[in-house]
Amino acid sequence: MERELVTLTGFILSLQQNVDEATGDFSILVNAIGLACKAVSTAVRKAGILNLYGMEGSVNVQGEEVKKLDIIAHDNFVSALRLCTKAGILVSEEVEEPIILGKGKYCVCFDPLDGSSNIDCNVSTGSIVAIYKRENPDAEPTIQDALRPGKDLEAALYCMYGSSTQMVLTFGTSVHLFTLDPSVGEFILTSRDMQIPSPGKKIFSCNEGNTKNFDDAVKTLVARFKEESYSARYVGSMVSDLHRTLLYNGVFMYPAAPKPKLRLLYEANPMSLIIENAGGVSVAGKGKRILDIVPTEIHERVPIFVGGKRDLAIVEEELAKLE
Ligand code: AHM
Ligand code: MG
Repeated sequence: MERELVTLTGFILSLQQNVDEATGDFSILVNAIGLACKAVSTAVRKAGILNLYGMEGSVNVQGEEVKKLDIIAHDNFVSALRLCTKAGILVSEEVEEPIILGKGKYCVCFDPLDGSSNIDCNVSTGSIVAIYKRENPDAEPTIQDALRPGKDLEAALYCMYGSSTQMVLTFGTSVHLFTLDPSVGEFILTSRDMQIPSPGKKIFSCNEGNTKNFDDAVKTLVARFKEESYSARYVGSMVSDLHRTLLYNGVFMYPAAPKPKLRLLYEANPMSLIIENAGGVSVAGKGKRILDIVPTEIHERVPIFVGGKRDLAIVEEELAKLE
């Protein structure tokens, strides 16, 4: 039997149909983000042919080397979001200050190409996006539009550039998976209302190379996962590591080692919203829900422990022993 072709835009439009106040703006915004993801996907896949691998030569605001594809991805997002006119303000991992676009009613925070240290060896990368509805869309946008806790997010998504290009989108409380069909150039709905499987697989995921900088509770936690015969899996691309967690269960951790690495606004928050809406948990420490953190600056970093409920219970139990 032929599969029904439900596109990303068609799916959102159909869900918005029964919402009285829906204007179509959200659909237009997500469509623009989908376009940016398609352009990034194409750039990632052509990188070897077009000689896009390697350093761009500059250093981004995090002090990291910027690669050609990071810049291409950033430019694609900014261009698509500017042209759609629905975003008033953008925060990108690649630029220090927020980008003010006008009076669009959304604030979009994004990491245009996460895991870019993996690009040259052809390992999966991804884009991560957090969408807030601005509280006062008639006013000029300010940084305050972005300095809000993740629990205020309207929606979040990531797009993974793996053996296929897939997008996971959450809005409301549901999580849906779309797969890019290159033959029609559209994201097609391939899984709706996703939940982390239970019991699923026992997997822990962290950069154990940082062990000497983990605090004792985290060292004990890792030892416990090994003792309980969890499998170790670590791609080093947050999108890939969390996509596996969403599909198989398990826990992904990037503790402070000694300082946190992952960014709150466009890495930890959107991924936490997706995992929570899929039935999981995401904390920065014992009892510290990531989505409750009120950011004080846009490139703020947080420790993160995120995954299924079973494994996060173990995380919180071990972290509690430290206090
Ligand atoms: P990036 O945004 O500069 O690509 O860094 C974020 C990435 C995440 O995708 C991944 O989870 C983490 O950095 C890996 O860090 P490490 O190489 O220290 O294990
Ligand atoms: Mg990143």
